[in-house]
Amino acid sequence: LIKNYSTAPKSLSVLRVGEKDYPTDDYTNVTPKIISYLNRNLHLKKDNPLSLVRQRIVNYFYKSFTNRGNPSFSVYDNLPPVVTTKQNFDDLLIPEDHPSRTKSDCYYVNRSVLLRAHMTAHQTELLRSGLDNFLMIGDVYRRDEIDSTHFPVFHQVDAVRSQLREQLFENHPDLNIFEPIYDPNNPNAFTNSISDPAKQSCHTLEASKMMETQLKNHLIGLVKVLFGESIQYRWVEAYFPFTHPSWELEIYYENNWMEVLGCGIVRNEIMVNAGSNNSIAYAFGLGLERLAMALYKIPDIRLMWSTDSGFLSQFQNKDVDAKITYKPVSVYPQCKNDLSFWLPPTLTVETFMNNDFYDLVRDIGGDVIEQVTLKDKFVHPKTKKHSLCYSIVYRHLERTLTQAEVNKIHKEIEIAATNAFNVVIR
Ligand code: FA5
Ligand code: MG
Repeated sequence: LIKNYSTAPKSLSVLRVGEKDYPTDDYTNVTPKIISYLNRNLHLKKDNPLSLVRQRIVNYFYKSFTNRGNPSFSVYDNLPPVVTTKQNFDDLLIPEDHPSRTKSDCYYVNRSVLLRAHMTAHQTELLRSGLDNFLMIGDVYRRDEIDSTHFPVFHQVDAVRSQLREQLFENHPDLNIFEPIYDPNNPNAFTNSISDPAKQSCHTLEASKMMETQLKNHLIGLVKVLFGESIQYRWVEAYFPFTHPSWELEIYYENNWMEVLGCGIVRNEIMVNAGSNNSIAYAFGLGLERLAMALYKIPDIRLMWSTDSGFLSQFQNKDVDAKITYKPVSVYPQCKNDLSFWLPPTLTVETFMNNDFYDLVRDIGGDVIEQVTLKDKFVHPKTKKHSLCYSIVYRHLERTLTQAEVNKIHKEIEIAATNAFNVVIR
């Protein structure tokens, strides 16, 4: 991945990330392994638990906010993860010396470009483009340990909801978003302060409290939709450089309080910098992995990355609201073998009974058969002969199967199918 132009000095080395080449420097610490996660897009893969949770959250938003029956939220789930330090930090008022900026916490491409450490990195550019209500969903990258709840790549859903005075105080036209001493048309003449724990100095208490109530109700509604009415939760005071006041929401899960999201009222400086002078906004960011692990009882965060069909099939073709409880799959490796055959002239790809074949495979292979799927149907254009191809996944629950053992069972299945259905193995 790293191209070294041998005649050029080291600082002119370039690194290919996504579709682009970037110059490297003393900050570069992103590894080829980490770059390989960039195109996985687990949150968009239909069979991944993260995608099911994503869809439930998006549905909740669409239902919560409609404008004459149309969703009034825009969803961005495909924003490129390579961002600038301006997007990830400066635009969000994160100080120059803040620990979250260090090389030991982030994956830097070079001094000014990194893999986003949170989805909030896109907040300012979307506000600036004129949006007021939107979701940002995607993969984020942080240098961290690898254990059952940490992985260097995880997924977040971030949201912004902003309102003008006439929207927030629809029924109270006498109330204002801003204190009289603050002039939204001349915002830089006022130094906004966050020394009052209840609100930013530019906002009225009514506006800040109204937004706080809406934000909290909205998020409690979400965890109730996901986990049921009886879910126990608590609000914890928090600090983020980009919101004030700020909170974290924790839910009680398996005898522990688990933090699921951070949120707050967006700092007015950010709104003003994005050209949104007359509104107040709340924002939050939540972790998809934590919600998915709790919802489906998935014990290890690494399982999200599994391409093992024993894992994925548990989430396949499911209604997004289906109650799914993960069943551990064997830790021993899978062995996959394909089996193709020509049907006799009396049968077609439509009339052949798949289930008959599945029974036969199960009869011969027994418990080492984990999955059988119809992979391909084919009609030869000249001979008009019909052919089917099945993929058989073998896995022993207590030990590693050798390829020789699998081949033996596979051969027995071929012979049995030939005898039972009068087919010709291809
Ligand atoms: C943030 O990332 C803020 N950007 C959230 C925010 C957005 C606050 C908008 C205010 C306004 P934090 O680092 O706490 O905050 O992460 C947010 C959530 O991501 C956490 O609550 C958690 O659910 C999830 N998360 C954080 N770190 C990890 C990790 N290493 N593994 C899995 N999930 C994580
Ligand atoms: Mg946190």
